[in-house]
Amino acid sequence: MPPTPKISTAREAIARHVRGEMILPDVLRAFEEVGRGGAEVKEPRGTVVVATLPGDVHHIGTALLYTVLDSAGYAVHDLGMQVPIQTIIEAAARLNADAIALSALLVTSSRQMPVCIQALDQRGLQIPVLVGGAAINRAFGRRSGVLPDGRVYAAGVFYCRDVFEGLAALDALTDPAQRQNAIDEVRAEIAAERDQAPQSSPRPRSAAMQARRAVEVPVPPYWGARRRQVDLHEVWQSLDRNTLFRFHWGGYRASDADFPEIVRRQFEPWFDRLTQDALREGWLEARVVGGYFACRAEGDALHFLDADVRLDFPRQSDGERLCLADYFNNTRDVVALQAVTVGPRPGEYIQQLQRDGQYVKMLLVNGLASATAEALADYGHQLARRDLGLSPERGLRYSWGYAACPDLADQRKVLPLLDAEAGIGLTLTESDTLSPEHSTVAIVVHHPDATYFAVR
Ligand code: B12
Repeated sequence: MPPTPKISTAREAIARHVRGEMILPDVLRAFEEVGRGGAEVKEPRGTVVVATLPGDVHHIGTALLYTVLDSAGYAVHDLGMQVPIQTIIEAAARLNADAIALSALLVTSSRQMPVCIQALDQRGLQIPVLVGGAAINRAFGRRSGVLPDGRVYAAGVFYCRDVFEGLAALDALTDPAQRQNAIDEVRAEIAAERDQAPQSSPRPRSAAMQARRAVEVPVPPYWGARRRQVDLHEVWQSLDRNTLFRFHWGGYRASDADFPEIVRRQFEPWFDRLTQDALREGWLEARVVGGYFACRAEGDALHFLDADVRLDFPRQSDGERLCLADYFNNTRDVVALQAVTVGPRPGEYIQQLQRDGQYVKMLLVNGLASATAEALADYGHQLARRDLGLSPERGLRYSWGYAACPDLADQRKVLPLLDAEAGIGLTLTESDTLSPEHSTVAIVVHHPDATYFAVR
């Protein structure tokens, strides 16, 4: 990657990033230096309302969206998180917005996207809707544009893989010469998706293909839940730096040839400074609770013997017909549960940094908090393996919301078992989102045959 020349407009930085000539932190640094729009922007190019729907408490997706669109010269009205649909619609109508931009990190909030589009249609509003975020894909975006009576939403629904795709869509929508064409194109894609959608048929219930082999049941050192003492230094030693640097810190567009130098010059020094700052200021914590519970498999469910709790898991309808319950015996087995969080302060800090226009630090703090939460989860899993006398590779950890246990609402049964609110301050919102934001909950399976699988 050639050294970045002096950038005079935000648009120039964005164009260089899209061409793979600049990593994301350098783009954000350019935004900080040139200010909104840089030299080129006098009047806002258009107006956009940004919101996260009820069911989500994540900051970074919309924070980046806000930052890029604002810096590119749009008047961006960020309504924040967990915004009721009526509030979004009223704000967009009042501001005569060129578009509404909705973000979803979790499926719980993505389900609200079509509801919002239907409400816009019912109000007779024709405001294009941009949708994005980790929980959705292009097909979902297109399906959101199909109204219950089969019509396609008149103003179009634009799925955006990242903020830069969102910026391109907005640029087209605010250019009178391109606007209608952009809407017609996206509506045609939505109609095509509608016309080829297969009719869904009820999934047949199927039995397990084969029983798992019987294994000796490990004996835990204690029963029930306990808060574990964890040292952040130790956790950071096993943190996946490649994922932190490439994914969370936006080094993904750097070539393999340039990457090592960027790591040495920028990412490693940032890592050292930020981890020291986090320890000194105390904005990252290592809160871990883990517990061991007697259980047995009952069909597709796991029954907790001492708590009268049942967790139901879906079974694959074909192939190996896997189901998590199959990894436990049907007499008396042991299951580990764990919950981890880095505490509430990173979420607050990220919002503060966004307000202060410190975009690079905002990206770095979020990335470190996310990667630390992931590393903490891994650390908790290793503790469980050690406690149960398992080898470092034996068994697997599954989090709710992933393919083998997709139902986030089941965490409502798991958190009380772990006494997670009292132990580490972890709660679930009404829409099954974990609060604080940078937290995870998982079930740890000790069976050596455990594998990751998807249930469709
Ligand atoms: C890092 C991560 C975490 C971190 C941090 C999460 C956080 N709060 O930031 C931790 C480890 C804490 C975590 C926890 C969980 N996670 Co998680 N996580 C991820 C991961 C790997 C990356 C998310 C991320 O930070 N992306 C970076 C940001 C910048 O991306 P983004 O938000 O998508 O936004 C970008 C674009 O999408 C775009 N964009 C976003 N919105 C919009 C809107 C518009 C209009 C436009 C134009 C663009 C746009 O702009 C951004 C920059 O380009 C994703 C998988 C993935 N690869 O995306 C899973 C993922 C989001 N997690 C998932 C799950 C299930 C969870 C947990 C529920 C697991 C659990 N049971 O513990 C918890 C929930 C936490 C909570 N608070 O409720 C699922 C969610 C799906 C679902 N079932 O709901 C995902 C999708 C993984 C998967 N494949 O299933 N997670």
